[in-house]
Amino acid sequence: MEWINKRVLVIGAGLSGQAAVRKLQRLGAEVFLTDSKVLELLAGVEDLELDQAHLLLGSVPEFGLINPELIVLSPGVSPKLSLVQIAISQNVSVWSEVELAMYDCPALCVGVTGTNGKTTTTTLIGELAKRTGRPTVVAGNIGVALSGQVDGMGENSIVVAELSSFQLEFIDKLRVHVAILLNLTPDHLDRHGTLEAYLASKAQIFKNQTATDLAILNWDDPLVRGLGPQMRSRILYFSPTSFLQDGISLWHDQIVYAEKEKRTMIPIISPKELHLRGAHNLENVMAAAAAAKALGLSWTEIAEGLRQFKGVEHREEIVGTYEGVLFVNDSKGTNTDAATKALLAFEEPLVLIAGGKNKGLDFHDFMKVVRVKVKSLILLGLAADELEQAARDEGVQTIIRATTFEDGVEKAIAEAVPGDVVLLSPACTSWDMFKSYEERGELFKELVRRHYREPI
Ligand code: UMA
Repeated sequence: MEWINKRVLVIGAGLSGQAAVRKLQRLGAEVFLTDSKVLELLAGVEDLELDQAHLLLGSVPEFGLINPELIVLSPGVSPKLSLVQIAISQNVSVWSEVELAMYDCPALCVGVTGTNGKTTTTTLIGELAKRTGRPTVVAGNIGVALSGQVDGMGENSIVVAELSSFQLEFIDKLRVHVAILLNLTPDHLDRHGTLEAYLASKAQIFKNQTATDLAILNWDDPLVRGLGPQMRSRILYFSPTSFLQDGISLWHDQIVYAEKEKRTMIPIISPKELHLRGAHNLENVMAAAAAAKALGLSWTEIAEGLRQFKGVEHREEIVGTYEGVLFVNDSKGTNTDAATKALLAFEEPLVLIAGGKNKGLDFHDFMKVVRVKVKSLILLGLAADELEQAARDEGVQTIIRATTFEDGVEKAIAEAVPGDVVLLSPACTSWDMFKSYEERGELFKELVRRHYREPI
């Protein structure tokens, strides 16, 4: 593609937009950047080399004012935006930022999509990929835009990309050599409209695969499995619930790889050896193992990598065992769905610390799970009253109110006896007390370690 002086409009000046601008400028394009926010509200934009004429902030500019030859769309920007609609009607290409990032990158691309588990799976594959000794980059929806990260990568390199439905919606030639679709449940329907449209966006991950590529699909998810017959690539299924004669699944207490034609069944690892807990994490582990095999690792190397993987920070993160009590930081559990998954991941009696700022969710269904799984519920933050009411409605027995976050952690420690798990999984955002869930999770870990006098 000829880039010199090509007029390109980047929409959205967040992480993706800024990374896209830098890449396009390196390519020699004439770049325009627009955002509905004004400059004062946009961190980092002042560091871009864009003059007034190319920085169109605070409102949507006229299409005709720019006449772009290409639009690069940030994932959070809806394609319903007039600029995008006009571009489509005039046959002007619209690319998502990941298309731009990868269009000239010769590296092998491993892509992970799905409704849940993307970040854990992407991180785990990244760790396994590094074991190949090949240069590896992990980026995408995980919080680091792909553009800029993959520059200079060669054919021997590996890009492990977390890809959201938003990013996949506008890909053109992006080829994902090893593509994973973990699962699909209703999400982002405000953007996609229907579950079918959401699935169609996710399925774009397979769009440019060839016969030599690999699609890794969840056998247990009917919508995902249903895509199998349409695949041009090889397929490897995984199933955390039933034994598969071809694929990765469970056989008694082992994760195994089976191949019917070769009449082989290779035990990989027992779930008991993993730090990751819960059925949902078996999906992530199986998919990651399948991808790692495609990257050329042996099952023994994969098992070693799986054994060592401690999870993603702030997501069911093991802080440590102190005086027989296991402490788990799930500060990223900012909604009831995520917090429910965390509760279901543990067999042990739980002391749960919950509360913060409610995102407008109803807590009753969550409290039904709390009643069964939690021996003591510690409540704090702005949503404490609402949580307590729902807990009482659902018959939760032991409810303890904390005045501060510190008080909540101390009360949880006081409630726990050896063999228990103290879990921070708030089902709420942190914004009433903290800047971010990361800050909340860090403080949790620090308070636990300080209590047990471990050097911080
Ligand atoms: N904006 C407009 N007009 C609009 C909408 C947005 O101008 O109509 C502007 C906003 O004012 C803002 C900018 O667009 O300044 C933000 O763009 P963005 O929302 O695409 O955010 P980025 O900072 O570029 O981050 C994106 C992903 N965000 C979303 O998809 C919402 C990040 O995923 C991703 O890590 C990052 O690119 C790098 O690849 C976050 C996310 O929440 C973690 N993803 C969703 C999820 O996981 O559920 C999909």
